[in-house]
Amino acid sequence: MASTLPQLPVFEAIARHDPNSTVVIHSNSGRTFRYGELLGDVCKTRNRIYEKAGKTDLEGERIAFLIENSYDYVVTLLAVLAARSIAVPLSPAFPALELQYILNHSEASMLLSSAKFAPQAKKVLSTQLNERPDYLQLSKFQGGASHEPVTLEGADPGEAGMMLYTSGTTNRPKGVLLPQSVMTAQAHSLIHAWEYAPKDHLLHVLPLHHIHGTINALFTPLFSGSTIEFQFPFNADAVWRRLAAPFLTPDQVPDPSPPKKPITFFTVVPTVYSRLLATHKLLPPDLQAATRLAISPRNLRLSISGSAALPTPIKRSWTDLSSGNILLERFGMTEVGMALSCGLSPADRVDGSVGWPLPGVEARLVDIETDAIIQPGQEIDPTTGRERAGEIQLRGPTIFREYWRNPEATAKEFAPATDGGKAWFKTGDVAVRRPVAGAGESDIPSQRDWTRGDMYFILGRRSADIIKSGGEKVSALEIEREMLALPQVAEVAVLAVPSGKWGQKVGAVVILDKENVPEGRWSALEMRRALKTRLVNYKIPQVLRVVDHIPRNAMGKINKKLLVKEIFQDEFSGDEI
Ligand code: MLC
Ligand code: AMP
Repeated sequence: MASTLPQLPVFEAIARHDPNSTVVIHSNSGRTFRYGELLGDVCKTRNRIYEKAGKTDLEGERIAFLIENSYDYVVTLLAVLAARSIAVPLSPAFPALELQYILNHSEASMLLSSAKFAPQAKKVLSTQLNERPDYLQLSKFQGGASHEPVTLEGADPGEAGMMLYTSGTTNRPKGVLLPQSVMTAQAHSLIHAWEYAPKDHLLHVLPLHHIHGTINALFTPLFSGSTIEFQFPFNADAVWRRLAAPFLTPDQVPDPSPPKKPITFFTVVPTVYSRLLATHKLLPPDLQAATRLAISPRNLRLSISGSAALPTPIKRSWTDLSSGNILLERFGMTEVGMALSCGLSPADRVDGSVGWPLPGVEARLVDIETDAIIQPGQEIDPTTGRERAGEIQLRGPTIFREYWRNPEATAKEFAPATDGGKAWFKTGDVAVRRPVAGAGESDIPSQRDWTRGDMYFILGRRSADIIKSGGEKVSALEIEREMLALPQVAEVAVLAVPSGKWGQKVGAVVILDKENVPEGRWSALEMRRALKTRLVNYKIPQVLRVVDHIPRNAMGKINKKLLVKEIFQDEFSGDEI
């Protein structure tokens, strides 16, 4: 079959990179793959997809896949784009019922899996599906393939794109459609802002069904010719050992081959930094010394935190441990990719701030009380003298197209523009803008056109029904829905409980069903067991309180912000680092 690929910007970029440079390393096995073999392998996999489908026109069809964090994942994602289809990466950690929902909702025409996740694939395929997708098990690439020539022709990307599922203010996750033009715009914006380069070597420890792991830590480095080293699932001890490896003397290295390169780029969620800080002191002294060297600014060029608020104690502890590596915080969302970011200059990594709108992103604040746009210079309310808090609204080429098959939700989350331009996406996050002395003056050429003016500081979210736990977004309504389906539960409120380790923990306040639980006792363990087949582990409440009454207002609504303070008082700040 044809060895041609459509002329998508990502393929053009890959074709330009040094073919002998490394694209992917599997950290544990040391297996290495080169840029020169990537497009040939993408072509082969795209052709296998065509063969399985029995046709070569799959434009806009949804192709879901269950593949481990590896070169095979990279090839599969690109192969689906090459078929001008929409890639739907699935989390292998999800129970079959959650996967079934995504396959049904996305109307996937094909499910791909690796051999490793064939059992998960078969399990979901054995559930009641609206439409049974074709199933194809892909074989593993071994690396070292000859560099097959691939022709790029036909610039029309068609409907190629990616769809990520995200929980929100509705009770079932929504499909966020990111056309490849949006993915490309996001990658360009980040390369401009953070200067990804071929010499960058990323350590990748994040799941690959979210924007953070896919766009920031995979798609963008592919554009810039960087090396991605997969080490998944995240394990703090393994990360420390990997970071240390190039800085140990020969007698300290248990297995010196193959030699490990220094990690220059690390992008993770605050919980990961918290775990690393907590475990560092448990390392043997030689590893402690080598890891401190590894994360010093001289070696680790950039360590980024995002997906949830970065607590200042974590930021400070990382700076101390690394002799001056200041975490760069940025703000993003599945629907918009990365939107705001601090700058490369150390002075532009301001505590508590998420920085400025990234290149190509237009941002505004809309007063949460008056709905008026807070124009630059109007950040202080002249009558009260207080800062005006506003919802962050965004537009530009990096914003998603739509919620899949959900025009109502799409319309609801966009505010029409008054200047004839495109509508603004309403993030639901609330922030203030403040001038910061000494920041926003960087002379670094890549920073001059966007790290200027007042900086954004996030205050929180508009909705108490969205919980961020360890960087995972969880919908309180989705959990309530599943809990109400259990015979033990008569009433339930799911709340965000503040936590040092997780940012927020999922908490449940339950009134038991007296008929089904006559003894009136239900433990957290029993709850977890009951929910295990219905929800992925991070959505299952970590803390449970059984009560006789849940206070509601005259409209029957629960004030969750008050309730969490009343009920979970003792859980507050119990597990800070
Ligand atoms: C795991 N657990 C969690 C959890 N992750 N509980 C709450 N919240 C989480 N996020 C549970 C496990 O089920 C387990 O419970 C217990 O905690 C310990 O598990 P673990 O194995 O030690 O945890 P681990 O697997 O190491 O996961 C921690 C983590 C992971 C922080 C590495 O959660 C993670 O990768 N988070 C990042 C998610 C992410 O990529 N977010 C980006 C979204 S995009 P039990 O009972 O089984 O013992 C986005 C936009 C943007 O937000 O701006 O980037
Ligand atoms: P998700 O829907 O999983 O993409 O999560 C997006 C949400 O994560 C945003 O709407 C924010 O609430 C939150 N978020 C991302 N980055 C940050 C940050 N740096 N500080 C605070 N919240 C953040």
